[in-house]
Amino acid sequence: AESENILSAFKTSAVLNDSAREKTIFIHGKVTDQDAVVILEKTPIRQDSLDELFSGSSLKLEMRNDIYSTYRLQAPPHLNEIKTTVVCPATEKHVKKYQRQESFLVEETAEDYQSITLAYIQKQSFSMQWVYNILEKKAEADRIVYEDPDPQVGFVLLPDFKWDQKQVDDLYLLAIVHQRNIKSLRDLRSEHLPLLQNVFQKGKEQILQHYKLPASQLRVYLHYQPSYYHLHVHFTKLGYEAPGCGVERAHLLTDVIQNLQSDPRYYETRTLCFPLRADDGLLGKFKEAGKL
Ligand code: M7G
Repeated sequence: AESENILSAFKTSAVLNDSAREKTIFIHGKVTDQDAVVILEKTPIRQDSLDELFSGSSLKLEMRNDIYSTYRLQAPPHLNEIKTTVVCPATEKHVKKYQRQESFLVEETAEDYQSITLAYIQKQSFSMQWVYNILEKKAEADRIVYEDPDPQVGFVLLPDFKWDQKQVDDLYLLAIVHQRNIKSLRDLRSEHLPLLQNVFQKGKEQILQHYKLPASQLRVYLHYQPSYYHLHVHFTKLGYEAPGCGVERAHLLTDVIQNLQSDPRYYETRTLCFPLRADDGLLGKFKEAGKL
């Protein structure tokens, strides 16, 4: 809705990451004197726009050879938009999050969690203001797809900001729970089963209602470690490789529920594996403790 162009003042200082295949570029720079991260992403071609694309575009022939020909197609502007995400002011941690880097797999025992991870995340993690803004309807209120307001088992379901909602091929929603004291998968106990089952059931129902996608087309999971330590569940379309969604970080909600059913202290006691990026401070802590 806002029309002011924050990017007209953007000065690029470095390309953090880019991918020709994913058609994305992550840029670090400054807006006036504030650090900013800008993510540009070309959006998928929508099936329902094909007629308009073919009739409303200009076509320039590049080459023709036998039965083969290639063209440059100039699409009408509204079918050729670039999804843009701006983080400003960005912290150093944001810049690092988007920088291309090697990862290392950490095996975190229950003791490691208590002695290394917990202290680190309590001091060093991203602000959760955006999460509280959503729960309190101070931001993105008009984007909420569904809310169960119950303080114990309730949650807000809304589009992840990685999804522009133009097509369901890259559907990506988040369920953010109302309970504020559950930092991550590690904190889950059998007492949270009603909450998890509620998110799973109602999340699937709502997505079927709103987007006509059945549960068999959904990947429903949590990340460990997450970036934001307030419990949230990811719902993506099966087959869509969401950026940053490596197998090592994802825990399917259906497995999480079953693990807690068979052992109420499963996530309190197990060793959990996850990747950390080379310059992640938490990786440094594991190294200092001689764990890597
Ligand atoms: P995560 O598993 O904590 O970390 O997921 P990840 O980002 O490393 O995967 C947090 C999810 O919240 C991600 O999928 C983000 O794209 C999404 N997200 C982050 N922010 C800051 C926002 C926001 O302001 N609004 C919405 N709707 N989604 C966000």
